[in-house]
Amino acid sequence: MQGTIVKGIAGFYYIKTDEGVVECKARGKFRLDELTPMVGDKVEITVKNGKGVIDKIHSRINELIRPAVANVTQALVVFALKNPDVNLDLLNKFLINCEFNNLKAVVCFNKLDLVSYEEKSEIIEMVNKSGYEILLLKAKEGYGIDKIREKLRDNVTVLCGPSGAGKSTILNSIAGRELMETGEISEKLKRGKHTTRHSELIDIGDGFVVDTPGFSSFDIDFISKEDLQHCFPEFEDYINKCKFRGCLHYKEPNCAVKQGVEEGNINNNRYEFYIKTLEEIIANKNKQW
Ligand SMILES: Nc1nc2c(ncn2[C@@H]2O[C@H](COP(=O)(O)OP(=O)(O)OP(=O)(O)O)[C@@H](O)[C@H]2O)c(=O)[nH]1
Ligand SMILES: [Mg+2]
Ligand SMILES: [Zn+2]
Repeated sequence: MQGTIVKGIAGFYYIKTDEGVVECKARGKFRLDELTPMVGDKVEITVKNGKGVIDKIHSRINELIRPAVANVTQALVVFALKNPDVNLDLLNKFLINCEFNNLKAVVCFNKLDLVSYEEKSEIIEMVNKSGYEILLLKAKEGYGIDKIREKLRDNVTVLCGPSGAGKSTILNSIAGRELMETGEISEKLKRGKHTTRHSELIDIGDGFVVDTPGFSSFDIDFISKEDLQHCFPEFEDYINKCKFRGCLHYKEPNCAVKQGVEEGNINNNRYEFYIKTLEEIIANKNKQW
């Protein structure tokens, strides 16, 4: 039988198959191959006397680390327009991380009930002009959820973004029930709780969704200085037009990317974030030598 691992707990894996969810153990041979089954894996299983075993793990299209999920096809990057305010550096980091993992990113700006579009148009249009599709949501009242549902169809989607953005609210609204705990950040901290602990694929019938706990910071300096530029989709048309091969669009003369910024085709804030990150990467490299 074929299936997808939707959950793994203490050596047991739960596989969604055409005949329902089957509890399985992994064969010992995976341990020898140093291959650990991951949530999201496409697997072959056999069931004997009611006991399931994973026989084969199909090769992965990708492997995310946080959350630990394989074969993710897209990310919904969820940010509240207010409460909490958009942290642009953090948004840029989430987007870079998506590009680095070859994930299509759709940016969801939530809590449109708390602000007017005009108040936040600069941020929204900056992200849109950088090549990202935008969905505007009022998740709590269900506004925009239909569009999300369309996006999720036939995909394995990871919901990411800072704490309090409304990821779990979106998921509950899609599922039509309280799957995930939601709440104000302060309440959650008081209870010492973040929502999701282990990765789990939530089966929405025609696709899977993964909720993640919000992080408020993370490092992206594992990206090489040469790769970083490719994590900015709006640079792509300019990169080959720079005078110098290997141009990092930094201090080099006759740089097409910098010209794109000057002409207003590339957003200046995005370029500045690129430079800031590039400098961090270079500084870290030098430390290691
Ligand atoms: N005003 C308003 N509040 C919302 C909206 N969507 C969610 N909220 C509230 O925002 C708070 C945080 O929502 P969650 O869904 O728990 O946020 P989360 O992104 O899952 O947060 P973590 O699990 O901590 O990462 C909750 O109190 C929600 O009720 C919205 O569209 N408008
Ligand atoms: Mg949550
Ligand atoms: Zn250049």
